[in-house]
Amino acid sequence: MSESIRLAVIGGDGIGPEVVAEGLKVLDAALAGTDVTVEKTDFALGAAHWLETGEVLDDATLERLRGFDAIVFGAVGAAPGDTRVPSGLIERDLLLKLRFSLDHYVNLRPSLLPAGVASPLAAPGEIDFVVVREGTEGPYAGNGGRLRAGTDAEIATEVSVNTAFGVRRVVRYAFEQAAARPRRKLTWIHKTNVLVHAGRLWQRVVEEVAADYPQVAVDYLHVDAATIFLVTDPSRFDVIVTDNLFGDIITDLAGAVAGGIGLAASGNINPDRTAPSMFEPVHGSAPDIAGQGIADPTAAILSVAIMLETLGQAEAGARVRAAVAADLATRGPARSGTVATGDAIAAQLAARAQ
Ligand code: GGG
Repeated sequence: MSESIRLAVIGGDGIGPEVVAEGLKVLDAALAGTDVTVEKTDFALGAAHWLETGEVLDDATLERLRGFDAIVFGAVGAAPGDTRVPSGLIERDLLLKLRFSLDHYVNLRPSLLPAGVASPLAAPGEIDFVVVREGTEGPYAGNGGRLRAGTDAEIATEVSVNTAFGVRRVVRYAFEQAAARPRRKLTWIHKTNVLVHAGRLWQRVVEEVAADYPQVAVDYLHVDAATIFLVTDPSRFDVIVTDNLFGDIITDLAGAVAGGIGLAASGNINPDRTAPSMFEPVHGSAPDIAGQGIADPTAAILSVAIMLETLGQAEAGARVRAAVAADLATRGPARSGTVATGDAIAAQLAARAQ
């Protein structure tokens, strides 16, 4: 039966549109010759859109986005020196607003050291874990404010919001992931020795949910200790579950140990399918290299693989992964072109289709 995927595309800022273009090129190559078609609609959102219109993400656009099967997202963030765009405006009012409004409570961030990518920390295959980052709560929930701003009496608060409901659903998702993987291991990461209120809630919920998964081995690490182990012994991890802030930080580190942030892909998943999920590279907009055609599009391409798998196109997702793996195995350090990398991975797919 033929199928059509209605895809919203938000390239965003900096290198976002460049890497997304390669992700879509590879998506087309992966689905060529199948009866799955993709109908893409571009949304020009990001810092440039805000400068032009004064709007980041209006309600009508958000409602339109709800009607798609999935969203491909690039990156957001204005250049640090660009004083025209208030710091954090686009991150909060576009990226986080999308995650919260579309209930992306799972931020899935796999780390896999592929063959052909040198790492002083591990051999290929030794790093193979997935971080399940909570996506709608924690200190990113937007609960806070400033009083007496700009004075010596200024007060700023940034409250970490943790609900039993929100923690339970992401922890259960992580246990499901762990139960389906060969090693069946789950590490939950927090800072329970200092953040005692949220820490106790997380601990209670993890213990409750763990009772339903006796086959999964559970351990706990403080986030600071986890950063050490991510570097010294990354092979110890299988599934990690953690809150929004810790997950944001440790997945950049995880990207660095597993071949570089240019390979780190993610899915902002709404497992209940009440709204479209959204797929994006872990990296930001990298304004320092934007427009030079040198950004690595691999993370955006692997995010497309996660999208295909989430949409029930597991075979096509596996084809993308195999094509990326084949390209990485032979790429060499000399190639750094964004378009050349997208072309090479698309060519791998075309060669395999013959
Ligand atoms: N493609 C990811 C991106 O644009 N990241 C910018 C950023 O600051 N993200 C914060 C977050 O992922 O919570």
